[in-house]
Amino acid sequence: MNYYVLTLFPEMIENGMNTSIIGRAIAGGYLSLETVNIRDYSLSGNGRIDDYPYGGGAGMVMQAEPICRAYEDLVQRIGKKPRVVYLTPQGRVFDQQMAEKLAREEDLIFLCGHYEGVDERVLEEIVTDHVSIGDYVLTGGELPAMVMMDSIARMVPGVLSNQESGQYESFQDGLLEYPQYSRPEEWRGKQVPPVLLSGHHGNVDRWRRDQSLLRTLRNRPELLARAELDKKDRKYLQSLLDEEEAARDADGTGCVPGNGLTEEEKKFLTKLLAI
Ligand code: 6GU
Repeated sequence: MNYYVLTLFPEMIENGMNTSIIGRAIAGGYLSLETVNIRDYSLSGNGRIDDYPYGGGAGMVMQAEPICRAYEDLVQRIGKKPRVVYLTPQGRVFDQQMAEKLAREEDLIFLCGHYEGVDERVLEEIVTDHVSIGDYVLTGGELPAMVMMDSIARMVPGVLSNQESGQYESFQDGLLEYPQYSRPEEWRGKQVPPVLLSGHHGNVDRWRRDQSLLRTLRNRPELLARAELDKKDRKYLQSLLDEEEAARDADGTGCVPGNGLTEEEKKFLTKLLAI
């Protein structure tokens, strides 16, 4: 995978990407990264690349020509026209599926905007994909570009070691990760869940699956609704509701928290298990 980044802050990209696993992958030749400083393509050679917005308003707009020149120079050098991803909160929201698709490309160009935006005309000319990384506003496209490059790189052969790739499998079935524990067995009075010390692999696997289900219910119920659940999964989720009922009966007031499911979680589970 060859990454190219058009940006006003190449050092930010270089510093972020030449570190840790991605840095190792670049050093090992599994990835390549080239940053292009848009400022080097300013119109009058004085480094200015922005101007006031037509129609008025706050802030400055990055001009079309420097970006287009930087792009055309890059395309000429690499001898092909890869997909161009423009990072913008107005884009399609990035997810694992999009990462998987983009990981199949040989080359990707990222265009990072700044200030109030980029002249629309150059976007129409060169951009193939408008992408956002979530519903919040950032000061520029550099961090989003790095987020995308990191998650795409994980799927490029050779980037992760065998051990590191294993980590990925457990997110693939659409549930959140189960909790992890390491030594010591007791830390500040907190014990490791005994099942993990039992040596019973079947029980460990079941416990982990149940924890994944519980976490997904708690934090990302919309993922649980889409996940493929087998009989044992449904049995565990039903047991959460049953425990809740038992706790309520013991008290009679309905105020006992039981295993701590909220009304919303109970409603959600009841509906899910009815299907
Ligand atoms: Cl891609 N860019 C900016 N500036 N802010 C964002 C974003 C992108 N995604 C979410 N917020």
